[in-house]
Amino acid sequence: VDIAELRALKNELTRFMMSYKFATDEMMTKINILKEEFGSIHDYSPIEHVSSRLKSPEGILKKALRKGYPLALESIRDNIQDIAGIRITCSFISDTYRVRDMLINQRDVTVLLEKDYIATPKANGYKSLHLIVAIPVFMSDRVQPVTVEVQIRTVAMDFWASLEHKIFYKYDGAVPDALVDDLKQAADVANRLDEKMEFLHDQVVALDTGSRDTADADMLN
Ligand code: 0O2
Repeated sequence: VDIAELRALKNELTRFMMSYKFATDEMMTKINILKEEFGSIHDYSPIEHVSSRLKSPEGILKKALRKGYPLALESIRDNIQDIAGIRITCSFISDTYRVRDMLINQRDVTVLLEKDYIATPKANGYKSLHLIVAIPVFMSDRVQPVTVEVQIRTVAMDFWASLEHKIFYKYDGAVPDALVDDLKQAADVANRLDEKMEFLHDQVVALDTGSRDTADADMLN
C-alpha cells in the first residue's frame, strides 16, 4: 500500500464529505434568514421548522451498491443527490410553494430537479415537494457546485411520512396490505386537515386585511 496515495485518498474523501456539510450550512443559513425575516415582517413565518441531515459514508455506499453505481467519488457525486438533505415543515400547503419560490429565486441556487408529490402524491399517499438544487461552495482553491435535496411539506404531511417511514422499515419494505390501506386512509385524513386549515387561515387573513383597511381609513380621516 502506497502511504502517500492512501493519504491523498483520505484527504479527497474528507473534502468530499465536507463540501456537503458546507452546502447544507449555506442552505440552512438561507432558510433561517427567510424564517426570521419573514416572521418579523408578517405576523407568522411560513417556515415552522427546518432540519438537516448528512448521509453517512455507509449509507452512501449502500445506496451506490443498491443502485449499481460505480464506487468512485465522481460517480457518487453525479448520481446520489441526497447526500445533503434538508427538510422544511410549513403550517399550510400554500406556504410550501411560497417557501419553494423564495428559495429557487435566489441567484446562487440552481434547481436541477423538482418533484411535486403534493400535486401528484405517491400511490401510498406520500406528499411532499422535493427540490434537488445545486449551490456553489467556495473552498480554498476551488468553487464547487454541490447538490442538496430539499423536502418541503406541511406539518400534517410530515407527521404521516415519519410514521410511514418507521412502519416501512419495521416491515423491511413488505408492509401488510391492511396496514397499507390504513396508511392511505390516514394520508387522506391528513390531506383533509390541511385543506380545512388552509381554508380557516384564508378567512383569518381576509379578516386581518379588512380590519387593517378600516384602521388605515380611520387614520386618514
Ligand atoms: P431517507 O431515509 O429519508 O433518506 P431515491 O432517492 O433515488 O431512492 P427517488 O425516487 O429518486 O428515490 O427519490 P424521491 O422519490 O424523491 O425520494 C427521496 C426521499 O423522499 C426518500 O429518501 C424519503 O426521505 C422521501 N420519500 C420518498 N417517498 C417516500 C414515501 O413513500 N414515504 C416516506 N416516508 N418518505 C418518502 P430515502 O433515501 O428513501 O429515505
